[in-house]
Amino acid sequence: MHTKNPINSTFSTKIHWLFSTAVLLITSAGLQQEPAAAATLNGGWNYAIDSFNDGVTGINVGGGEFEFYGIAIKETSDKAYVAINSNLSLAGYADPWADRGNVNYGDLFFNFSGQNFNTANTNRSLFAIRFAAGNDSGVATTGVYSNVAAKSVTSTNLGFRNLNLYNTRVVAGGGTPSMGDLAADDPYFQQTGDWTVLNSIAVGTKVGEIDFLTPETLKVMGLDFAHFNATGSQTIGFSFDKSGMPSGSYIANFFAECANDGIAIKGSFQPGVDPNVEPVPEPSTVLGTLVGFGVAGLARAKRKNQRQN
Ligand SMILES: [Ca+2]
Ligand SMILES: [Ca+2]
Ligand SMILES: [Ca+2]
Repeated sequence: MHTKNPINSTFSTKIHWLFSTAVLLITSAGLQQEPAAAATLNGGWNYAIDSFNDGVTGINVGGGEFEFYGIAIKETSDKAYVAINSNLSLAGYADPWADRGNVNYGDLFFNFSGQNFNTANTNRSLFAIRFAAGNDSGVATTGVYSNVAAKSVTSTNLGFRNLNLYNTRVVAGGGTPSMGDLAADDPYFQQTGDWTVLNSIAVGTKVGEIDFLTPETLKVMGLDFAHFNATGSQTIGFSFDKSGMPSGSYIANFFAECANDGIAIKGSFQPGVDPNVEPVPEPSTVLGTLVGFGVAGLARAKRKNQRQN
């Protein structure tokens, strides 16, 4: 017959409590870390790294003129900074058959609504930035726009009719389609239909300007696409005042005007808070405290157990 030793039982209860408390605290520390862990952070920038072989250039898939490698976004208390690494220059890919004589970047959309792209578009809750002065945007100048309605310009830029056709083309060419922080076929974007890749501003209300940043300035700011092996020939960067946009979580994205590549990034803006000035405690510090607590508690329980024996 098994009889329980009450002293050992108390000891094991204490040990159990100690470890379950430690596990609970470690787990909750882990959960608190989760938003940061979900984003790809490096040097104060939030990165979305795209597939390196899902750019379509003519009959070729991967690594050509339309290959997008990544986008990164950084914020301070009042400014947001955007950097793009890609093979497509800001002048676009010259093509006499394309609208305005080039296939350029579409516009960069920001969606804070929590709704999918088409719903946010229907509700006119999208924000967008025109950063390519030579593209086919429906607004007159580069800058930040609110109350945006999006349009597709793929049909006038020798582009794809829909994302499903683009994804199929990439796979057939041996590439791996991706939308950066979203899967290539994520229902956030309409996948099928005729000319459904909404990649350009149709109309919007201008709320601010953008200021371009040189690759050298971006480097000083800690931008390092090479850390993620993103080695596109072009690094484009600009800043804008956050006052033109809401705070909170967003999905931002842009496509080429032909939808030959595209990328989305998940992030958030905080109003009036500079995350670089108020760093969160290092997880190693939290863990170190917990380990110290666990060892001290264990030693106390052992001493008590020895006394009781
Ligand atoms: Ca790509
Ligand atoms: Ca064009
Ligand atoms: Ca892509």
